[in-house]
Amino acid sequence: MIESVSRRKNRNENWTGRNVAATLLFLRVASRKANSMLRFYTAGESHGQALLAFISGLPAALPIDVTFINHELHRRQLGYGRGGRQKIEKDHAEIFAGVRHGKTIGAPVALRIENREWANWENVLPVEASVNSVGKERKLTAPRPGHADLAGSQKFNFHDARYILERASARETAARVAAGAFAKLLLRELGTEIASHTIQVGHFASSHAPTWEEIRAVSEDLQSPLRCVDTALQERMKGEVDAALKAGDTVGGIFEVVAHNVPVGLGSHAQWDEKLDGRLAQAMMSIQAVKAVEIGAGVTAAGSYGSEVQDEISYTTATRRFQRSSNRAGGIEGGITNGQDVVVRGYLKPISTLRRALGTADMVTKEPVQAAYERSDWCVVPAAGVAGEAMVALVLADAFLQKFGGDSLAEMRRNFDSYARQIHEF
Ligand code: EPS
Repeated sequence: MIESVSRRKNRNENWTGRNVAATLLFLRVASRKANSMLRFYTAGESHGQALLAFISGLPAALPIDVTFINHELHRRQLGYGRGGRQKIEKDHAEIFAGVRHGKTIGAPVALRIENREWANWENVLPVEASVNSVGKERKLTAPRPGHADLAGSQKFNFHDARYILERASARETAARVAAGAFAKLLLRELGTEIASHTIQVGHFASSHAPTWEEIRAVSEDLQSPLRCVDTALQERMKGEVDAALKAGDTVGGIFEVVAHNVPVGLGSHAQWDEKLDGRLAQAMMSIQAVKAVEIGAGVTAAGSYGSEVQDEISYTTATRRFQRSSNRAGGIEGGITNGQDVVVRGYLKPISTLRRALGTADMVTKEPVQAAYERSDWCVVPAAGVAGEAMVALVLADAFLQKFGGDSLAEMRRNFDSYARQIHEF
């Protein structure tokens, strides 16, 4: 009797052990599923030799247009309210790996964007300890409120924010934009396009909802100072930027990224980290100075009735398509794309380097001082929009790869076309 109980206990333990192992295996598989297919990293300091980007997971035989990548980098450098640094830099990507004869080869892509400023910083930030750099360190001990300066210095135990600000700098977004251009090239092959525009600068906000064509046109307009569709409003926004410059201050705003012609079914409702809106929010929030993210009409929806917020559904037999009467959901319901434009807004705080410096405490003396100021932008809303496009492109390209897979573009396209048939016949 005792024996049989203990045998049963052993059996139970075995079963429990097996269950735990099975659960762990399941979790490993499940987490692999949620893991990114498209991975990218950036490296580089704002005043170091270069910015670097590594992109892994692109299908083979994707045509790579280097002119397009450089065009994206150029767009990011534009905008009313940019400082002196943009006159120095002329960002372009040098590709070192993963692209041969104009196409990806299924291997990781590596690229480099030169910092022209490096010529002025070789002795300030040398790689090896050097006698040439003694006394030229340009230490920064007066942390800027709102910047990573103080929290980063405390965390990494530097009494000099230089190493922190060099990497926290929004110059890093150049590397993201180059990586995002690869993602855009993949999306374009499958019919999805991405653009951005400015909907608020400082206290001036647009209430007009532009069409996709208007957004795409202003997004591509290299002459548009703030990439706002409403040109009369844009003049007032420029006045706001001028006022900030005059006062030694900075202004923030809101940019909107729109992905057009997105298939139904990217992302999933089934697991928290598969929800596409969550993935987009994380990507967008990671852009320097973004402090809030909105999908569709998310912010106003919170203060409305349900009947005012949901997008009613209808069906057109001739085109065999479901339609929504509006797009307040921003193209995503339950974490899944619904075929409408994906609309994501980034809310940008005014950047934290102010010519009329704020009060702070010196990291070494602990005395009250004014925050450090070297040189800065005073409005970066349109540039942040281009960084936002890149991040949305990278998240969407990853979701495309998860859904349609394929080691080559041809295989991916077959999967995509067969799914498109399923949706058509639904
Ligand atoms: C930045 C400070 C400025 C910006 C920079 C971001 O650089 P600098 O200190 O060299 O004047 O111009 O942005 C870029 C260089 C860029 O290419 O976007 C910061 O502190 O975040």
